[in-house]
Amino acid sequence: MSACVLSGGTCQDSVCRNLSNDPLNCGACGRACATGQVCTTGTCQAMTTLEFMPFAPCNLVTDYVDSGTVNFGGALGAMYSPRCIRVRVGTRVTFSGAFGSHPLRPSTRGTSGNPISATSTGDSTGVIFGSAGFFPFYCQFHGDDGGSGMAGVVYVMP
Ligand SMILES: [Cu+2]
Repeated sequence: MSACVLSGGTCQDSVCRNLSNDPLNCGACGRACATGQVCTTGTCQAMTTLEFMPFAPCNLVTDYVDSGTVNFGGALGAMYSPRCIRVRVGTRVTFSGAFGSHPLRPSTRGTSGNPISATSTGDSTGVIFGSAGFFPFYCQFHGDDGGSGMAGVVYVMP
């Protein structure tokens, strides 16, 4: 029997297993996810978090840009750029701009467990998105919780 080390795990068979995303060996050899679940960073998660859901102002999957940075304010004015971003689970997203002029707020809409913290000072913050889903945000001064005005969404893929 050969063992293969991938993503910090070993399985005692002849096939390499990536324990971080193998639904039959999720986080440990032989630990299978239930039907309808996916394996994300070694944890079984509900498949429903993968399905696209529209949240204003990002209503189309084509609205999203693969980016780990959201800029705002300054020459951009009262807007986020890009305002609809798509990342993988575990990505650290940087919000860059003057929070004093554009206080960042997590929206109550979207997937539960939004990791974005209300931020009103400084000019850069990093947010690690540890689970899949849709996490809207907005500017307290120029947007609202419903996604109007200065608002955006982080789409986190497993
Ligand atoms: Cu603003």
